[in-house]
Amino acid sequence: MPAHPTRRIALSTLLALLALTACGGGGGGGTTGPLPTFDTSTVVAADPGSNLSADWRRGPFAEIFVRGYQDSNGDGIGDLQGLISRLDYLRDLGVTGIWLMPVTRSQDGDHGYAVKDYRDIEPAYGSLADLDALVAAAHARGIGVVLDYVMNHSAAQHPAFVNANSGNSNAYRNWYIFSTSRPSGWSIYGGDPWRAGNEGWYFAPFWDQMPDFNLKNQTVVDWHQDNLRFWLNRGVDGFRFDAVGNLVENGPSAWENQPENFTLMGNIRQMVNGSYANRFLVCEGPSAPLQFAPACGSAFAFGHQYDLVSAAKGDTAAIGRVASYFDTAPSSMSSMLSNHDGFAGDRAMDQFNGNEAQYRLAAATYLLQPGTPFIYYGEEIGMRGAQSLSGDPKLRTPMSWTSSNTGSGGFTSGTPFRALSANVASNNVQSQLATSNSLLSWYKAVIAVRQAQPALRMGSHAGAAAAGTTLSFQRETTGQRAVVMINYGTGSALISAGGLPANGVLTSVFPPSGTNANIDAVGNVSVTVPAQSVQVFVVPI
Ligand SMILES: [Ca+2]
Ligand SMILES: [Ca+2]
Repeated sequence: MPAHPTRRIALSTLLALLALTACGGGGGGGTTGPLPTFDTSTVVAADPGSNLSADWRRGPFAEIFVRGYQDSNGDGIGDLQGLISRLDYLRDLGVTGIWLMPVTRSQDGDHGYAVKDYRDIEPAYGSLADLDALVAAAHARGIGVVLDYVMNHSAAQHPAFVNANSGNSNAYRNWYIFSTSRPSGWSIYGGDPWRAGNEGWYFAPFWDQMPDFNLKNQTVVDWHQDNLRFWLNRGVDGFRFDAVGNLVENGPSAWENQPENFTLMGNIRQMVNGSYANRFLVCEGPSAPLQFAPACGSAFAFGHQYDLVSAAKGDTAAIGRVASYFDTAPSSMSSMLSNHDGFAGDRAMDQFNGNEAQYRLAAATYLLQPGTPFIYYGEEIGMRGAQSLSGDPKLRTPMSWTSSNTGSGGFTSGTPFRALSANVASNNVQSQLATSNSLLSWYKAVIAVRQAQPALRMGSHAGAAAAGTTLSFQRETTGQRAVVMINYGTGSALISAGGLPANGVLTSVFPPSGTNANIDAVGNVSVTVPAQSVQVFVVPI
């Protein structure tokens, strides 16, 4: 059971509050002078079309923290032009999509989840023109661009909330959740979600600077859909929806995964699919991932990532859960090893404490299973968190492009906004590109076999079996069956698979040195798989 999303903002909160103190202002207090305005204009769907392949949504994706990926102008902060300059790297890695953590104008000045303007780009990252350029450059490489969208809450500095919090009679009051008296009996993630505002209390479970929208107000829902169309009309390929378990609250004991949340997401999915071609939507609903997948189209497979790591360490119970996961989970799940949130786990290399053999097995497992795999930026080179940091900032360090000799890991010509990864000297793109059999080359090879074999890219899931510290599973699509055998143990093991074409030949497609295997007269095959290794075969059907 993952810990709670509130941990995502714990340290960011402190940083943002410090920034606010420095600015001499806060969002919870009163305002003087004219109230701010913002864009509430209706946006009509106008699909520019998609030139991406029909199955780009199957990934893999890279999750990118733009602030931490590549700085282009020496201010120490990653930006959209920097990301554009790294698209060839991402194409060579083999990804077909990138998810950008929020790039909209934010109050927090860090993670971006405190959105100040839903229709503009964070100035530190660039402009709308830069976003358009990124989308065009990504599309030219067969890569789709998915933006983070935060529907549950805005920044307290968002003009809508500044208006709403100005007093009881403001026209935007009902865009947020206010109570004239302090409600009692509430506890969300261990805290009281009600905060003191002007002429009442407002609901903000994640942070007092991130007030929840009132998503029972249809005007607010319609405006969010207009915001989504604003980006879709620019050619953006979809969204990752933040905190969908928290959209609507019905009371102190009914504040999570409420029925309205699924309806809201289903309506958005219908709008997007009804008006735009070839888009991708994925939801973050950590406590109900399987339930959100059908409503959203895809949902992150929270929980599965822990089993992937434990399985790679040889935990037989976890191997069993990895084997059976897709027996019930839909193939539309989006899988991962880790992400930007501490509640999902440390950076993978920290979870494996440097054990790269185990790391490779975990990566291969989820890259070969069904689902849409997401690779957290730098995971493919084994980036650790920053030694000097803790919490979420530890996970969100600048990308390690080169060794630390220049002091910036190749991320910036200036001073990086945050400490570098602890292992930038050893695990960086430059050194791994120069080394055969690097972790990066392993990722590329596994992704390449996934993309080359239709059964691995889009096939169904069948015949999954765990035995001791081994796992085998099969994927099938029209005309092809793939067989994946993984030995997590430290000694060689005989792995069996059945239900195959009698007397057929399994053609080895991974590793490059692998040998073919003969299927017996009743459709069974047994292969001796070396310690801590992966073998992949295909057979025509
Ligand atoms: Ca910059
Ligand atoms: Ca909410």
